[in-house]
Amino acid sequence: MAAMTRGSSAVFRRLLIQQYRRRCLRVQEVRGHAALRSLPATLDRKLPTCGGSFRMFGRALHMSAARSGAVVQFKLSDIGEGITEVTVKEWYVKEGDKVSQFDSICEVQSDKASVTITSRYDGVITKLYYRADDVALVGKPLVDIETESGSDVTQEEDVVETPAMAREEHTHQEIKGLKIQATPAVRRLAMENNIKLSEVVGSGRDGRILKEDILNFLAKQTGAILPPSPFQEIRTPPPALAVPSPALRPPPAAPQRVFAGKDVTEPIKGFHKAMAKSMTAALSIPHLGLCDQVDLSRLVALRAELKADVQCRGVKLSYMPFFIKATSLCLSHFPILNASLDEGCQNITYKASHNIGVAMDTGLGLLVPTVKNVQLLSILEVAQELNRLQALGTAGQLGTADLSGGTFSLSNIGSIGGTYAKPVILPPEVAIGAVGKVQVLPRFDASGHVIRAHVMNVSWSADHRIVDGATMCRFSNMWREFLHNPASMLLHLK
Ligand code: CO6
Repeated sequence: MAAMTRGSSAVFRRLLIQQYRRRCLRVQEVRGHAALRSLPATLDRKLPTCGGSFRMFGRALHMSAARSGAVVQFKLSDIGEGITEVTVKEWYVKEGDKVSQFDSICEVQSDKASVTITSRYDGVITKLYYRADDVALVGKPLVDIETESGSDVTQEEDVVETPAMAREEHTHQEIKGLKIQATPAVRRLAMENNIKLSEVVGSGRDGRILKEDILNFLAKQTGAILPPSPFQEIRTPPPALAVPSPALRPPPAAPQRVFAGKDVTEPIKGFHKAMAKSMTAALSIPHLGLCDQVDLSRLVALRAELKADVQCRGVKLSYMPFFIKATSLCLSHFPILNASLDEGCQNITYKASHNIGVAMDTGLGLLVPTVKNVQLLSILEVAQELNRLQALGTAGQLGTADLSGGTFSLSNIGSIGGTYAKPVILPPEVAIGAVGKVQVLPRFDASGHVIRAHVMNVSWSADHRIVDGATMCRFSNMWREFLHNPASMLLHLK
């Protein structure tokens, strides 16, 4: 297996060198006498159509510019999106380690994403400039690498601009909402086959994506049959094992800290920083709040009836797909709630797609992946998509595509035992709903008899600059009726 991987790396490297040479020729056509060392930034701006392979090419060019035998000061490149500093989450190398081009050096975390930094050189690591958890600055040295035998320190030129298209590709393959572990060879294989790593569930240790995972993913897409793999493939977990019931769900693993009479101050990093930013922005929105109760007794019975059938198709059916679909049906009647407001409060954009964000409790904290185009999906399809997002969330593999583009959000605080909540709007959206746990409570029926009912609280928050209470209340009434009488949804399904 190791020999196979080494073999593949060698092939990849040869391919890269060929492509680099081809690209150099194209550059010379464009730039005439431009010096090779100054090419990367210029080249990347001039030839954005090569964005798909930008990162690799950039590295190949840097490598050829570096002096053989020199100690190269390897700086942290611009990783886009205006990020100026990152936290070093994990080192994959230590001083004295040998590295090859494209080997992973470390994982850094910005307030938006996690990025694997890979080596541009073959050589030996002679210095790490940071320890794990330190904040590293873009444009400043990250490591020194001795490329052969020399001892001079070369100030390696940093790539400070990334063209839009390259940045997009970089986002697909390298920057993830969460950490994706894969070797450069595997990343390369994914890139060559236009596969987003965020969509592949890794079967290696700690969810690392292996070559076999990419090949299996490809086979599923193309219908090809692969020889049996020595690795067990991880699929979406079967419903019974996927997630324990709310009461049994364990709290997410978090480092336990004992405060023994001493205060501890630590910087806010990564996703917490992103949450601090978006929630501070949310504070500028005047929220209106509206709460109601829904009798879900019929839905509880309906789900019990459908659950086993749906499970046979490998899909877990919880209440959320009904909540999500009902939300979309209501949004068709209240498009103002599926809209966004520009910063100057001058224009409202009504969104065509119902991309419903679902607050998800992951090991890395609260993330909000979106079920896209719910208006076009059946309840079963919503369930399937939610299962996929949940599996990715559990595996720490939600990517930017899944984490962006939301137009309305729902939060299920009941799945972890909460009864009431006051949700905060996720800008640029204009409304959000939060549901509590389904409780068995006494209620009166039409003839005044006390009956057992399955009751759930729901709270809505909306941007009061463009949404009034009456609109929110009518929306909530419609939503409540769809879920109180789920059969009524049938009339509206396409
Ligand atoms: N009541 C009763 N039972 C529930 C509920 C409620 N509200 N929600 C889920 N469940 C049941 C569900 O039907 C499943 O039952 P079985 O099939 O019989 O096992 C079981 O609990 C597990 O459901 P699961 O959580 O796996 O799936 P679900 O589709 O309901 O939820 C999820 C998906 C992504 C929402 C969930 O996994 C999750 O991450 N929940 C936590 C979300 C969170 O962190 N919310 C807080 C956000 S911050 O809201 C906020 C306003 C502030 C306070």
